[in-house]
Amino acid sequence: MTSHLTLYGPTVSSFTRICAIVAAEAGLTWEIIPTGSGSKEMAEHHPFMRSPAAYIDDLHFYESPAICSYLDRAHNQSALHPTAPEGQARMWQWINVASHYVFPITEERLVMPRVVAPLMGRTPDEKLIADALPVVRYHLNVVEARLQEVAFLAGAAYSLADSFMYPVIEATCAAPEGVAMVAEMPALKAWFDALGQRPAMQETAWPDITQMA
Ligand SMILES: N[C@@H](CCC(=O)N[C@@H](CS)C(=O)NCC(=O)O)C(=O)O
Repeated sequence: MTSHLTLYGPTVSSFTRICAIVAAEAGLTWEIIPTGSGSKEMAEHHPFMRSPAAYIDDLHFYESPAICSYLDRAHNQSALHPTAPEGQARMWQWINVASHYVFPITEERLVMPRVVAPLMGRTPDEKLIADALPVVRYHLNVVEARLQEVAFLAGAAYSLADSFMYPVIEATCAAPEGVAMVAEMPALKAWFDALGQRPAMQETAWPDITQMA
């Protein structure tokens, strides 16, 4: 019987999308049960109320690296895990870079104030954005330097690391400043455009940024 992945999280959430991308890469069916991060409902699925939480094969997981590793190993012949020790280490290195460095700065100090705040009737905090832009540029340049060396973040092949970084870069490009910076970084831009053609990216594309929760 084909497995089905149920994710609890906001419909528009980078980490929820990362898990959906890896499910789509594995050919799994998946759904998102819209659930707000930090809500009482989310606490029923994730003790720290972060998004997403996942249910599959009568198992319950939270934390995106754990969810994605399980999906790929159990349902995709580990296709997105490099086999060599160095490649595996690089994959986890870049998953952490995406999760702990690039995501927080781009989300909190560019996408939220520039894109989400106006949707909620608030004026963007221009100083917050202006102060963050050099830091955002630095982070993106670190990714650019890596992609000038190799085709994908973990090495020669697409891996979980690319599945993590792609939605973070796409969300960054919801802000005009993000689009402009990525356009100046040829290796990152080429990687981003090529990955955007993958069916998994298209199948999981956010319906409408105005639904961001
Ligand atoms: N370490 C978690 C991070 C998940 C995360 O931060 N998700 C965001 C939504 S994209 C969230 O829950 N934000 C709410 C908050 O930070 O309180 C994972 O890998 O799944």
